[in-house]
Formats: sequence, structure tokens, C-alpha cells
Amino acid sequence: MRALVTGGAGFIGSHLVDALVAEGWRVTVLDNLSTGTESNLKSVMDDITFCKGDIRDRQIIEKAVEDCSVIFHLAAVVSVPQTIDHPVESALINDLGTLYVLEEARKKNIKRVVFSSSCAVYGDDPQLPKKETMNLKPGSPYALQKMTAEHYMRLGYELYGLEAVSLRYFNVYGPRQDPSSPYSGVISIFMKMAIEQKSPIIYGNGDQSRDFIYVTDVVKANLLAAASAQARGQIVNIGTGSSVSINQLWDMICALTGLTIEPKYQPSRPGDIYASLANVEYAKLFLGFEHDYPFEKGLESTYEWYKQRKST
Ligand code: UD2
Repeated sequence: MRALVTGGAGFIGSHLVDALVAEGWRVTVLDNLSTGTESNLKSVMDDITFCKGDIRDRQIIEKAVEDCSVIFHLAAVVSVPQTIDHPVESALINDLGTLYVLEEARKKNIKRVVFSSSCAVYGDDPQLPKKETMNLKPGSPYALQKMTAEHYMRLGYELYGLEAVSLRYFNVYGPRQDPSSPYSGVISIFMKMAIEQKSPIIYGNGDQSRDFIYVTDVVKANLLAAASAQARGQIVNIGTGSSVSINQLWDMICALTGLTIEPKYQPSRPGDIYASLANVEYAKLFLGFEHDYPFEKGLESTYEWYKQRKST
């Protein structure tokens, strides 16, 4: 069995590639290395076929899908602010690129496509927890592009019989998440601050909360989505069903690292969502998915990774 992982050199994609290789899959990675890195794949590079290329390039997709039975489609512009600055270019990648991948799947009769979507599609609806059947209120080009791509997945299923599955990730964290941009995931930034023993910045009063899910659990959800018969044509939240506030998060990191550093508070970010929490019933029903990593354990593994990274 061969799988194609688009965006396979990225934070989440590279963990998925590791797991697929460990399970005995043959794996092709398609990645343009815009945000992903070859170093993320260093332990499996000899075991995979690596195609450096862009999902806007139809010829390279055609080559990459050869012999595949499943496509995991993760390649995307992943930064919300970048999609606000570049709405057209990001749509070409996030939407047209997805359509190219689906079209190649249709031509080559590849049955299953698992798409990485985002809880961003819900927008700032105060209703909690977020349920897949809720009305969507995309509040950025990024969210709109993910929503559009989900619809292409749905049409792929309804019109062409593609076994399309969309996974709406909540806030994913873990090793290899890059903390270098101010819009990086809050956990990666806070880990960097803890290791450098500096005060983190908390935007707003810190009461805003997120449903954080460990990257290994997201990989597990992808593997189940590729295998489960009930998953065909579904859109499924991937979260834990519980949340922590940003204040609690920093307190937990302090407890874990033995630090007593006060955070600095700055005004809320424009457009920041107050609370985010996944309803996880569909994940259980359609994928048989439940997360394995309690938050404390995920934080600890993540901290160990950042600590080691600093010392190498
Ligand atoms: C996440 C996704 C984004 C989009 C969005 C949809 C990440 C990195 N981003 O944005 O792509 O899917 O969800 O709702 O997963 N914060 C601080 N200090 C910092 C950094 C962040 O206080 O140094 C706060 C931030 O204001 C926010 C919370 O932490 O309230 C989480 O921020 P984030 O950037 O990790 O993720 P989020 O939920 O804004």
C-alpha cells in the first residue's frame, strides 16, 4: 500500500509520514518546502519517495499519486495572516490546489482522500462546543478557503464516489511546531519563552480558551479516517472535547518547568476568538477516534522536544 502525503515535510505531515512508515506503508511526500523542512523527515528520508514540488503544478501531482491508494492532503498556506495579505495566491493553493489533488484522485481511481481542514471554518460563533452541523462563519480567507475545500471534498464524494473525509483540526501542538513567527501556535511560543526563561506575552486577559490536541492524536485520527468505512463523505472535528485558558496554559508550563515567571499582558489581537471547544461525538461515531494524550502528558513531551532541540 502506498500513500501520498501532500505537505508531508510540515509539522503535522511529517509526524503522519513517520507513523505510516512505521506501519509498513510505502510513502510518497509532495512538499514545496515553503514552511516544511527536509530535517522534519530526516529519520525516514531513506524509506520514502520525496517529491519537491507545488500542488499548483499538475504534472508533479500526476507523478506523485502514482501507485497510491490513499492521499492525505495537508499541503496549504497555513497562516491566517498570510491569507489575509495574499488572498488570491492562498486561494490558488488552498482551493485550486485541493481541486487538482481531487481531480488526480478521480483520474487515477484513488478511492480515499483525507483532507486537513480547520476549526477556523466555525468563525467566532459563541455557541459551544462546536458541532459539525453548525452554520459556518468563516472570518478570514484561510477559513473560507478551508470551507470551500471541504465542499469540493463533499462534491468529490457525491458526484464521483471518491471516499473523501475532511478533518477539522482544533489547536494542534507538539514537537516540530515552529515557534518563530508571532502567529505561531501559542504552545510553541510559550515553550520557547520557558526555555529562554523569558516572560511570554498574553493577548487580552488570558481567559480565552482553546481545545489543544497533541499531534500524535491528530496522526491517529488521520489513520482511522483512511481506514474507517463509516468515515466516507464525512466532516469530523478533531479535538479533545475539553479546553484550557491561556492563563492556565502558562501556569501549567511554569509548574512543569519549575519557573515562576509572570506573563506580560497586551491588548487582545483583532479577530481573536474567545473560546474554542470541539464536540467529539462524530469523531467517535465515524472514526472510532478518542484522543490518547492527556494535556499534561502532551505538554511534557513537547517541552522535552524543545529542550533537546535547544541543546543540539
Ligand atoms: C488557530 C490556528 C489558526 C486558525 C484558528 C481558527 C494555530 C497556530 N492557529 O488560531 O490557523 O485555524 O485557530 O480559529 O493553530 N496567544 C497569546 N500569546 C502568544 C500567542 C498567542 O496570548 O504569544 C493567544 C492568542 O491571542 C489566542 C490563543 O493564544 O487567544 C491561541 O493562539 P494561537 O495563535 O495559537 O491559535 P488561534 O486559536 O488564534
